[in-house]
Amino acid sequence: MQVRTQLSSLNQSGLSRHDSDYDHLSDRLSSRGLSVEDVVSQLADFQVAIPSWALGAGGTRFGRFSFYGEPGNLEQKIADVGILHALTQTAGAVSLHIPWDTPTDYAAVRDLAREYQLVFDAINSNTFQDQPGAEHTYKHGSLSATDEGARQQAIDHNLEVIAIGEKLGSKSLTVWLADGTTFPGQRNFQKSLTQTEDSLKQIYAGLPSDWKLYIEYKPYEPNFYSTVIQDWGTSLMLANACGDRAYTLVDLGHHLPNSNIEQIVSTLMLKGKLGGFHFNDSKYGDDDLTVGSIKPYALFLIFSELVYGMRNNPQNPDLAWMIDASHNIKDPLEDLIQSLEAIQEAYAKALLVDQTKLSAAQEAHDVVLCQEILQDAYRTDVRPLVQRARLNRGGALHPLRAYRALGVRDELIRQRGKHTVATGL
Ligand code: LRH
Ligand code: MN
Ligand code: MN
Repeated sequence: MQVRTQLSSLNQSGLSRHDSDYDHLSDRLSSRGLSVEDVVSQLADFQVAIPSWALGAGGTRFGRFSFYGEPGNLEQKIADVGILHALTQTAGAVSLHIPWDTPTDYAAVRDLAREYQLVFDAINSNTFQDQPGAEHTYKHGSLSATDEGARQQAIDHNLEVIAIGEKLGSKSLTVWLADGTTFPGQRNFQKSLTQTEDSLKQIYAGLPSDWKLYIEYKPYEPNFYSTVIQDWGTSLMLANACGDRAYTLVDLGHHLPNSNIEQIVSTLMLKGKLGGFHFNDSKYGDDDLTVGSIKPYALFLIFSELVYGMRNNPQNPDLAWMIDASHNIKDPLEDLIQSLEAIQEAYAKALLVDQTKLSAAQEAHDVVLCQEILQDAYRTDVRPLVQRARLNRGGALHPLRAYRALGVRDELIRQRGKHTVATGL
């Protein structure tokens, strides 16, 4: 679908309203000494990877309800991300999952991504499912397995994923392990951790010198008694054991209720060890809901720490941003548009925080003023800034409205048919 060419006429009707909203906000912010152009250009530069598994209806273990016209292969997934990027100008990368997305024709896949102005971000391995014909089962663990065959198979799989990523231009591998136990006494904690560390070191040894390894943590699910890489501390410990190019990856849904994620982010950046970030939202656990749909203030506080870290922690590398959500009842593309919007808004608000004033208020122990400074930024309607960043790059003034006006889903159903199933979670 050629979305981009149709946008300028679609944008036309809202432009004068946008201009006056932008000028009004810009006046207010400039009078505070803020460079609005800088904020807009930082927003325009901010790109978030879309994981290939978020493009279909995810479902739950109780059922799955298709949204129709879902991408049935890698090429169609790339096309979907291309549509998202054309509309939002924020989704300039795609994150693949192997073996769900193993390409057959690499050159064609690379060309297709280039055509949509997409790059391949971190590539993900999968040792949480047995693949057809696999010699060893992961039923009792993968990188942590005591069964040497299963462990070696999992290590080899990760090395193969790196090789696939190299052919696509990825520069990082994300490892998320389901390894853990369901019942007390089932396995020896120390042995599991030792095996995992050893396996990760072997994978790290096979990492090209310009690649990074991201180690994702999660407290529970699918195992409900213990998980080997349960928290950021365990992930950081493993990253440190591997070496300089191994980092912790924070997924917003991978924490026990009420965890202070902004503090985790801050600590990791201080230590130069925050590598990647998976956005989603949740009410209870790893709900994988639309970003900003449940706890937008928490997202803003996290972004404030990310912005502080990006400004003050040169020891921390550029972050790999990704949406890790799953859509059960919404059109997945509409849901991703909403997530991208929420991310940009939270980032924009965080960029408005007056860090100098905040620091002075902190020194003076003026707790009330500290809160006022944060909330002044949070309460600002930053949508005109986000819109301007998008327009400057040739995107849609209102991506969701444009998506509907263009009848994208109907067109996809027409092209692909109703009963398609995307591979993924
Ligand atoms: C499981 C999970 C995790 C990974 C993805 C592949 O929780 O959602 O967040 O990134 O699967
Ligand atoms: Mn994740
Ligand atoms: Mn998850």
